Amino acid sequence: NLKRYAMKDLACPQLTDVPPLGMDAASLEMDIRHYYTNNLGRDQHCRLLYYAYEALALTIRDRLMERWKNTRQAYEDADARRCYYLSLEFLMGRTLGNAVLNLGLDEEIEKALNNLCLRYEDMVDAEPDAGLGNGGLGRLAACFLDSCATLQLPVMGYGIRYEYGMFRQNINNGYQVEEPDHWLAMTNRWEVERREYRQRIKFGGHSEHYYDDNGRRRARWVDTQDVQAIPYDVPIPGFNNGTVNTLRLWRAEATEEFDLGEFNAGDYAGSVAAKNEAEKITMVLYPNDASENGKNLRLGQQYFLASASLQDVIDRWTTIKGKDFSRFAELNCFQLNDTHPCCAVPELMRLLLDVHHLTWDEAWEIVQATMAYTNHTLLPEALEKWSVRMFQHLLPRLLEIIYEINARFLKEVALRWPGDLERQRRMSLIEEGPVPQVRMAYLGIVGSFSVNGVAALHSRLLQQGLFRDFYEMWPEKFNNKTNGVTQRRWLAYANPLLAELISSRIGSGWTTDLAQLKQLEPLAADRAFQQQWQQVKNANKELLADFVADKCGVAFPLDSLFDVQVKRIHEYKRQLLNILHVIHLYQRIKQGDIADWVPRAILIGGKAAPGYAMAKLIIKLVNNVATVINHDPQVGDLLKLVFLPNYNVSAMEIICAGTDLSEQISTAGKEASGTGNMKFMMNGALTIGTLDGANIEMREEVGADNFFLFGLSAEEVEERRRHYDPAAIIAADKHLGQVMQLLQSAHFNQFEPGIFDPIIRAIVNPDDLWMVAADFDSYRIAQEEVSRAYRDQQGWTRMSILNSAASGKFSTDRTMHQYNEDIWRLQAVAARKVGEDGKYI
Ligand code: T68
Repeated sequence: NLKRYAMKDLACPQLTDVPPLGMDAASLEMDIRHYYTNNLGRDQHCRLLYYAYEALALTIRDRLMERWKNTRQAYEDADARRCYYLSLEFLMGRTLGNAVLNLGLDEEIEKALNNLCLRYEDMVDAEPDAGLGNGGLGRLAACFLDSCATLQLPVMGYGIRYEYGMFRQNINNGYQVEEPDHWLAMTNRWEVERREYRQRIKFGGHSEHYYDDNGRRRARWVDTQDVQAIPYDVPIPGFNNGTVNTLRLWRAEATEEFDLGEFNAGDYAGSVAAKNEAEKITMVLYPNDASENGKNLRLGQQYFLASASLQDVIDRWTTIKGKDFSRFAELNCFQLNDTHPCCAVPELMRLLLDVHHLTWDEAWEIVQATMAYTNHTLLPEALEKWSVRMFQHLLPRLLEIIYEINARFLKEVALRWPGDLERQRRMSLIEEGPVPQVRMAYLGIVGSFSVNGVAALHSRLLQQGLFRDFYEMWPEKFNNKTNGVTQRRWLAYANPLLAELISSRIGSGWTTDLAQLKQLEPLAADRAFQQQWQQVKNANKELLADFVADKCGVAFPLDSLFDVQVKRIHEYKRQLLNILHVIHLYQRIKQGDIADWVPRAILIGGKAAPGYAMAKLIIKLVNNVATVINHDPQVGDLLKLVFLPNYNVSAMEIICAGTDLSEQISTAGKEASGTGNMKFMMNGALTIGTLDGANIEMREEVGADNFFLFGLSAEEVEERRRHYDPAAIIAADKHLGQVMQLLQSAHFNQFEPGIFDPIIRAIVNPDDLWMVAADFDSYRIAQEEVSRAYRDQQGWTRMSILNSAASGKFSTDRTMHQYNEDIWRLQAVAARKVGEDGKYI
């Protein structure tokens, strides 16, 4: 019981009065030695490089810690309005290199490590990725935090500390094999456990209505099985500004009752088993990037995050402000990262009603003024729904509140559109039918003051399609916030050679103001600059080729065009279209059609959801085609294809710098935004892509001449759907016909008859939602255009520079600025400067 250790006086300033730490190589070196020897207890015989990394991590962490304390103090002093970013996923990747960059310690660390005969790259490589996300949505959250800290916005992330992150992907005989990712096997030095802020989360039981002493009718949630939420804080450093924000991740732990065996007296084993049940909640990240409906545990995770985070915010509020909630909405807001944390809407109602005894109207006003919801998908099947039965069983009090929200909401609808029962049925938070369901997206919309999409097209399509009824009712709620990525990680850190070259010409202001890359535009035609740009690209291609050789055992010829598609494997992203084109190139080589040939090295990488059979089969196809191509002496260096196993954040840090061509080829109207596309663009890759997601805005920025466009538009896709005849397309297209024939002939699966039949059937199916056949010819022609452009190396380099120069819009600094202007309305709070030298400590 932690109460036993409680301090008498809450404040003990002496304990936190420490002098600033040295930022020079000598101090750093001394600390590394100290941690290695005195703290970690290692000696010269230790053979694990990991412990040297740990000593370095502890050294860096100390420097973060003092800035962290100051930042918290500055926010508290300013009594500033705050925002909380609620997300089931934060795909942070590695921390060390980013922390070193943001603290401005690169050079001093290099020096210190040199003296210790350690290599910085080895230290960086020793750290496991924090893979607490599936893909774009999780990585976006991580980039947002980086930008908020850099903009000095009082934004805090709330998420889950999964014991196992995104699975490790192995390839066995061409098939994906999943392995658990026990990323916490070694001590994670970047987190601070803070048991003093633990919370209690209710599950199960039932709700009970009663009258309080004043005769008011109230509800309480009783006979629950409670779980504790233990926070782990992760520091989020801003770029050279003294700010360190917080990402608070929750871990589930059995309550003390479990430990005492109160419920299971005499049954020790049973009691320990029950403990496991509670701790399961944060055991593993669901590896499904589209939807995972119907899983009890997943809803449990969502509620666990929402409840722990809201209670934490409210505790901080009542500690400082007392019981008066009248200014709560003025000083707090919550951004909901997709529907996953949308339990926050009814949960905040519950806390305000049942625990803090506000009236319904007071509570609802606060909810509607503090919640904002971001949508990340246009796929209707990805919109989350939870069966009413499951809700009833797991979160009975929440369901009751949802019903009440719905009743009041439908009354509003009825008032606005009298007699339109069909509309009420469509808009209801509860989908009726044999299995009634709670529609989480609608809960998000009804409970929020802001609803945004993540690219211009996506936001428009939401208003016209999925959320049309709601847009008609509340047009003012809807807005767009085009995604971005942080240039600190994705250019400054991932591509130091290019960063250096850019800074040598236009200064380093772009690290916090990416629009400054525009200044590169006039240099695009400068012969000397082009040569330097090309040298950097070649050096990065060499690094990428080494990586590929190491992971796949295939040599990428350096003079070939490096053509890359890395992202989750999904039919709508159309890795299949890419493979069909590769097969087409292979056939051209076999037919001797190789005049003016531009050698290509194609890399495809990404994970398939473990239950997504078609996606897994696509991986197998890539591997089989790769085996045939890479072993054919007639093909030689003209064409290479690899499937890169276990694509993750750290892999992308190597890949994006060495890529010539970025594949963004989703069926138009399906990819909400895409963010990989932006990382590639920043690093000077050219894009081949459809008019989908943020591609449209990228093309607008760089100009149509510097973008390889193909395919149907979103409107044309919808139009075509009604009379789609892939068999006729294949019959009329000589090239696609040959590709399909080769596939059908089992050329790539000679000893595995029939395994690719589902893929063939999908392509020729008139119901193929992804319209692979429809876009093939246009894709093939655009790819010829790419090859032609690449033959002119000078012209290609010019376009490469122009792409980088035009990528300014796609910084999350811009995105966060817009969220703040339109939704959050926070004031930036500067961290304290100390020392005569004016340095931030
Ligand atoms: C992605 N969504 C979008 N979802 O697909 C992408 N989903 O276009 C966009 O750029 C990105 O979000 C950022 O806005 C996802 O990544 C998921 O990962 C996911 C996870 C669980 C459940 C549903």
